[in-house]
Amino acid sequence: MKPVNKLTENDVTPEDVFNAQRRQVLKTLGISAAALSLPTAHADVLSWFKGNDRPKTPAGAPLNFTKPKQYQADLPLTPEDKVTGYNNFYEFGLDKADPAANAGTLKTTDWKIDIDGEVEKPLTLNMDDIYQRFPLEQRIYRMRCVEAWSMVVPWIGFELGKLLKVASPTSNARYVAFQTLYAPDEMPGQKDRFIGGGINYPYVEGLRLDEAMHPLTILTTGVYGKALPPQNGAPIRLTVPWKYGFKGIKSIVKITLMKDMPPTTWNQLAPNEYGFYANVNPHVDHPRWSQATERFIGSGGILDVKRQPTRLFNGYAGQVASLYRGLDLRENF
Ligand SMILES: Nc1nc2c(c(=O)[nH]1)N[C@H]1C(S)=C(S)[C@@H](COP(=O)(O)O)O[C@H]1N2
Ligand SMILES: [Mo]
Repeated sequence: MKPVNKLTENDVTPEDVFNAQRRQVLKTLGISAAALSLPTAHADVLSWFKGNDRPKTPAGAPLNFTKPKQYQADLPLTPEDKVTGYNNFYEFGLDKADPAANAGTLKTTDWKIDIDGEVEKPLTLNMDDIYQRFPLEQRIYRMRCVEAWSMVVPWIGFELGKLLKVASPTSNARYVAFQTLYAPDEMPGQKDRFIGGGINYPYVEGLRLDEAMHPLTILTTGVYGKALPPQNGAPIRLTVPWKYGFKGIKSIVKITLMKDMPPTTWNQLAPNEYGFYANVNPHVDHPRWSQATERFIGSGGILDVKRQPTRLFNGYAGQVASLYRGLDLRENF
């Protein structure tokens, strides 16, 4: 552990680089230096958004779930306060602490998900339907953000493939597209390009159908034994443990089976930096930082930086490498 005043250039994390890039993106969007110092133009949204009347993020209700042995990895867990306090959810702001502070405005009651597109049986499910039809399991998964930090998280969810089978994909279905809720009145980042990082909302993601049907791919409704808090993507989000975290789209309202590869949010924003596949790969660097190692967020303090090697497919190569046989992983990053 190093005192703050002894930090060297080597301690600058890819996140610092990432934050510098965000400022660059905002500049490119024509958001001026004046706007960056947060004056009048954004004062309205910000005061509403940071106000004292802001609802507190609710504690999740306890869930019923099993713990299948094969998914209870014997790894040191990232503590709950970090899993629920250090987040990326740009709809609520760009800083890691913003989602936990601000996502209380997200309304998660009366939630519905549509499953449509290339399916024999399109359907709409509410959360009660989901809990009745799909028994929950705890899965301890590694999670690797493209910004080169990582966690180990006890998620609670069920296999996405089980839900897709109910809808019965047609023979045309080759991809699955996902969409986050679009509700600017609940999500300040959707109302204001500065707060939302210049993303065109709603946030969208996608998988190949075989990736979506893989048993490791889950829809997640809880973490640490309780229903997801809003900052983690309540009431239901995607978890694909061998891919970079941005594939794990939050607060999903729509799942559409498709013939063609769907557009994805980060790929559209910076196609040379974020691919459709986004498989964790220590040999394919981000254009502006190495992906060879990662900062594990464990029980230590914020400056207690523990770097560890990043693993191909985030350690899940044994289960998923066969999905990519014959595919050039450098080209299809
Ligand atoms: N809708 C939406 N989903 C999102 C994001 C986002 O900004 N908006 N961020 C992604 C990124 S970059 C990561 S690393 C994970 C973070 O999930 P966590 O906060 O639960 O750890 O959510 C992903 N899903
Ligand atoms: Mo991420």
